[in-house]
Amino acid sequence: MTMNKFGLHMMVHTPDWTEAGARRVFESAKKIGYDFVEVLIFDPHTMDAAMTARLSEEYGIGVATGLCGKLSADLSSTDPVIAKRGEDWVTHAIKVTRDMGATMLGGPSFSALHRYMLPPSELARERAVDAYRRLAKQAEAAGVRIGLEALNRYESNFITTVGQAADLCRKVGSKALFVHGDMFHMNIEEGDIPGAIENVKDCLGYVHVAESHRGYLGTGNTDWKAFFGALARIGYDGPITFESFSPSVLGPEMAGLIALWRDLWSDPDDVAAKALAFMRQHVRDAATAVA
Ligand code: LER
Ligand code: MN
Repeated sequence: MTMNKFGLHMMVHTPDWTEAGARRVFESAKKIGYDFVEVLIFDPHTMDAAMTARLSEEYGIGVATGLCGKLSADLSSTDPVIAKRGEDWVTHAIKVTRDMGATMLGGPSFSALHRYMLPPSELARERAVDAYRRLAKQAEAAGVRIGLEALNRYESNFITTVGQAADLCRKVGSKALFVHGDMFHMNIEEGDIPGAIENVKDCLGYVHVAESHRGYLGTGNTDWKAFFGALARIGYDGPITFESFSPSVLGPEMAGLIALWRDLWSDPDDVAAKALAFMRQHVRDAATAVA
C-alpha cells in the first residue's frame, strides 16, 4: 500500500482563490477522493488564509501551497532591492502557508514565472544560498518546508533541473528545503528522468504529475511507467499532485504566462477524476514491480 497522498492543483478549477472558487476545488477534491488541494500563491498579501483553513477543516481535505516570484519581487535578481523584495515575498508566503494549516510551500519562489533573456549571475546564485538559509530558519520556526520547483527554460532561468534544485538544497543544508519535481518541466529539461530522480532521492519532497502538453494524463508523450518506477525504486512516499491547465479555466492572461494556447479539456471534474485513477494505478503497478 502506498503512503503517498494525492493532491489536486487549484488551477484545474479556478485561477481565483475566492471563497466560491476555493469551495469548488475542495468539493471536487472530496467528491473524487483526493487527500489535499494545492493553492497557488500569486500574491501572499492577498490570500485569505483563515478562509482556506476553515474550508480545509469543513471538507476534511488538506492544503499545500505553491509560490511564484514576480519581476518586481525576484529573489534571483542582481538588484539587491528587488532580491530583498523577493525574499520578503517568500517570508509572507511562509506565514500564509502556516495560517492555512499547511506545511509545504513549493513552486518557483526563487524567480518570476518569466522567459528570462540572460542566464542568472553567479552573484545571484551566491545570494540565493544566503537568502534560503534565512528563509529555512523562518520556515522551521513556522513548521513549514519550502520546495524548489524546477521549471523549464521558458518559465525561469534559475532552476531548470531537479539536480539544480538539489544543489541549492544541499548548499543551504537545511531539512526545511526540498526538491519539487514537475514531470512537464522534467520532460523538457532532463536527459534521463529516472536517473535524475535517483540523483535527488535524498531531497525529493513533492512532485507535480503533469502531462507533456498539460492535458489528460496518458494522452501525451510522457513515459509514466519510467517516472513512477523511479519513484518506487527510491521509496518516494511524499505528496503527488495532479497539475493540468486549460485556457478556458485560466483566462488569457494566466494562460499566456505559461504559453497555453490550446484547450485540451473542458471538464475539470472529469480530467481530475481520470488523473487520480491514473496516478493510483501507476503507483500500485510500480510498487508491485519493485516488490
Ligand atoms: C508552472 O509551469 C508550474 O508548473 C507551476 O507548478 C508553478 O508553481
Ligand atoms: Mn508545476
